[in-house]
Parts: sequence; C-alpha cells; structure tokens
Amino acid sequence: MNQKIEEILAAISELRANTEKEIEELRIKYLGKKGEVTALFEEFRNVLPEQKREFGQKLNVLKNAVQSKIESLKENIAETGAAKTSCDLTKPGDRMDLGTRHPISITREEIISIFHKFGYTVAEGPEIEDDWHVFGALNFPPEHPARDMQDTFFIHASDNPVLLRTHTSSVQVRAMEKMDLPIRVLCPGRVFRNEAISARAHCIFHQVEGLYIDKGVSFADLKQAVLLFAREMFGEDTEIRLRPSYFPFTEPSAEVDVSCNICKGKGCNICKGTGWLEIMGCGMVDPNVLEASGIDSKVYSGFAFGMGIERIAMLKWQVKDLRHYFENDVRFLRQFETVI
Ligand code: 2U9
Repeated sequence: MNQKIEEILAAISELRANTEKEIEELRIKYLGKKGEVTALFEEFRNVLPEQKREFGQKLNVLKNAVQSKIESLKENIAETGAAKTSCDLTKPGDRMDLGTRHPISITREEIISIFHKFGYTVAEGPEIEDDWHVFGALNFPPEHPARDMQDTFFIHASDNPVLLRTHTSSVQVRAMEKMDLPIRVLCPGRVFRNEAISARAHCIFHQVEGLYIDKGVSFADLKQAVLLFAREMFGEDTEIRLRPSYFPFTEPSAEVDVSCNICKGKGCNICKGTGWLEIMGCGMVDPNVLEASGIDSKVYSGFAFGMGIERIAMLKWQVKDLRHYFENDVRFLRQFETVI
C-alpha cells in the first residue's frame, strides 16, 4: 500500500490536461467510484489496527494532493483559455492577402531611381515647419499670399508661427544649411495646402523637388537634366518645352511641358488638343536664396525643380481624378498589382 501511495504521488505531479474533459477523466481515474485513490481507501479497511493511524494520515495527504492538482489544472485552463481554443497545430496556416504598392509610391520610387543615376541623394525633413524654412529662406516677401491663412495650414500663428510645409523646398533649405558643397539632393515628401478638394487639387499631396548647387551651374545644365528625366520617365521619343514662369525662389523660372505620349503631339483629349502636358516647374536658384543659407552667390550657382507626384502618376496611367489616390479603394489599387 505504501508503494502504491508513493507511485500515485509521483504520477500526479506530472499530470497535464488541455481540456475540461481531460481533467474530468483524471478526476475519475483517481477519485471516481473505481478510482485508484478510492481503491486504496477500500483497502484501508483491511489494515492492521496498529497501522491504521499511519496509513490513514498518508491516504488523506494523497487524496488532498490529487484534489489540489485537479483544482490547479482547472485554474490553468481558465487563465490560458486552452480548453476553449484547443487548436490543431497540423492545420495549414490562413492565407494572407498580399497588399499592393500604392501608385504614388511606385511613381516616387521611379523618379528617385532616375535621379539616383544622375548622382542625386535623397533627403527628408519635417512636415511641421517654421516660417523661415518654408518662406523666409526662400525669398517669399512678407506680404506673399502663400503666407496667408487662406493658403497655408498654421498650427499656431504668432510672431514665430508653426505651420505645415506647403512644399518640400524647406528640406532643401535644411540641406543647404548642413551639407557641404557641391549639393545634389532630391527631396520627396508630403505637403499641405489649404485648398478645396476636387478632381485636380487636394489639401495633401506629394512632391519631389531637386536642387543642384556647384560652381558654374547654368540654365543649359538645368534643361539637360530635365530632358534626360523626361525621356527616362515618359519614353525616349519625348520632347520638352520650357515656358517662362515666376517663383520667388528661382530666377529665371520656367514651367516644363513634355510632348503628349498618347497622341505623339498631334492633339488629343488628354493634352486638350495642345500636344503638350505640363510636368514640373524649375529655375535657377535666386541668389537671395543662396545667400540666405550662407552660400556665396558670386562663387556658386544652382538650379532647382519641383513636381507633384500625383500629377506625374495621373499622366503615366491616365487617371482622371486625383481623389482616387487618397480613397484607397482596392478596386483602384489592385490595378497597380503588376506594376513594380
Ligand atoms: C530651394 C531653391 C529652389 C523648387 C522648385 C518648382 C520650381 C515648382 C511646383 C511644381 C508643381 C510645386 O507641386 S507643385 O505645385 N514646383 O514649380 N519648385 S523650382 O525650387 C527650389 C527649392 C528649394 C532652396
């Protein structure tokens, strides 16, 4: 009897159960009518009177040990929920739907990889900015409309306003402040303008801007960079034309058009019969802008350009409504599944 008690005590310390059913089976095995512990109590009747005290105590210890083991197994499955979620570890995993890259990301990466070949590195900067990096350093006069609440989102307007950047030019200003010359930098990022949302405009959109500063950089270099980019992006037959324009930060400034790759310049509804599509703005960095960031404009010159990624992506895939890019309708996004 002693040996049996020792065996059961050793066995119960190893007991494991994952479900309430398994625990009940263990309870029956030891404490049920025909259970092993119950059988020992039956046997106890035949124990010699002088041994009854010793075995009686041992049997009670054994019964308590079995009962508390069963209680602790019950508590365990209540905590882990093992009983409710008994799982089949051999089952194949659930299929995970793969996402697709967003057309804006695809276009941004394509623009970056083209300029990477021309030696540009990517720089990023804060979306929440100060007046100096968005306007002051870029030659915006104090009364310029972009500084107005109507056009820019201010987080707080004071003598030292905090605002959402309206262009990524602020990143180039930061690059000029800290990078050694010559600088050849590309700045992609999200920008914010206080505009009504329509098929052609959004209050949040994405830009890529570029800046090249060195000794002897000329307008001819700018035209060449823009032409090479346009041919890489829109095809090797692409022609460009530059129309005079105005920006506070460049002088002279120009808008860049590419020949319409749908009608090959003949005129269609995409290019509104003109044969040309506007893709970006550009110009020679205004000497005031170089000087504001501590660059000697008598020694250095540079060019800059800027484009809206949504606009490039609209031209690339003939998307008619800019709002598609922001709604994340999978029926729209899945069309770009194979474009990597
Ligand atoms: C520095 C100096 C000059 C960046 C430039 C443009 C021309 C331009 C627009 C295109 C469409 C903005 O997204 S858009 O509305 N951008 O036309 N951007 S030159 O010029 C800089 C930038 C930084 C220090």
